[in-house]
Amino acid sequence: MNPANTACYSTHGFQVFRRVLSPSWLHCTRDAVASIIRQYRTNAPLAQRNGVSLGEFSLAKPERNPGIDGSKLIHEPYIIGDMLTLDRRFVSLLSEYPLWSITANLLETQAGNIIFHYANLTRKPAGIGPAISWHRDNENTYFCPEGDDFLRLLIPLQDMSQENGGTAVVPGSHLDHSMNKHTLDKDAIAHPDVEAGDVLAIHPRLLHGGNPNRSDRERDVIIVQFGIAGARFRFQEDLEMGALHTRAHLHRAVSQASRQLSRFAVHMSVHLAAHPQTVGNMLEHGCPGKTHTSL
Ligand SMILES: O=C(O)CCC(=O)C(=O)O
Repeated sequence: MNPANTACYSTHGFQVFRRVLSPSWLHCTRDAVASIIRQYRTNAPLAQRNGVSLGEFSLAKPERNPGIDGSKLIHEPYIIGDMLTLDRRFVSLLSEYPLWSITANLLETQAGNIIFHYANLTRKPAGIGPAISWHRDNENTYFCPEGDDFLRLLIPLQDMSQENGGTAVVPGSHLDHSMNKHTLDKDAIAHPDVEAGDVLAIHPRLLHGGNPNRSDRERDVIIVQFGIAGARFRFQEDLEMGALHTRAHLHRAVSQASRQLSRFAVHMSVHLAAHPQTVGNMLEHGCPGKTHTSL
């Protein structure tokens, strides 16, 4: 029996919650994920703007994806963010009450005090998925509250284990900040077995990472960061669709934001028809992008 499978959040800094999500939730989420992967592969601008290419990543950090030729994988997504903008089905999918109640229990508050920070898809495709380096989420410099009042839920869409690059953790490292990610003892590392439908909760101070996926099994994980309403932020990049909203307000916030986005699109097409030189400026200077990742 793998002891990581029965770890407890407060003592070990992570916990697997079993059979939280139904087969129909998984079915619908896999469909929505296939749609955003397709958007990325076909160069849809919003998917590109919020994504990281597996090929570019592998070329920039070959040590993280040894033996893989990044130049052949430029159109393959590694990470895709701002999922609620790319496919509205994620609004309902991520509103699934157990995700918010697990978070509320672990952060010792009411579900109504929990807010969504952001979500992304992190992929380790079969045979070519990269390693994720050791890190603590409370050290990120893009979306991080001042205190520990937040966490990440990792939701695999296929069973994940050590074999297919499943998330690796150092149990108890959330309580021992002196543990050094560069000198980790192999025996200190654990790999929980997380099945599709289970949810892995990660404490913001827990050291975690993961091996490349060289198996013949896919490994797609949805990562959602939640926090407590009212917390002050050390770092806060551009807010993605739905950010900082409670579950009760997520649908309304996303409908309002999409109405604004369509008004903006109409305004821009009228403006660009009258001032075509703006297109040149946009192409030259680019639009601000974000990737929400230190992975
Ligand atoms: O995808 C994984 O296995 C880990 C993702 C992760 O480390 C993170 O989001 O902080």
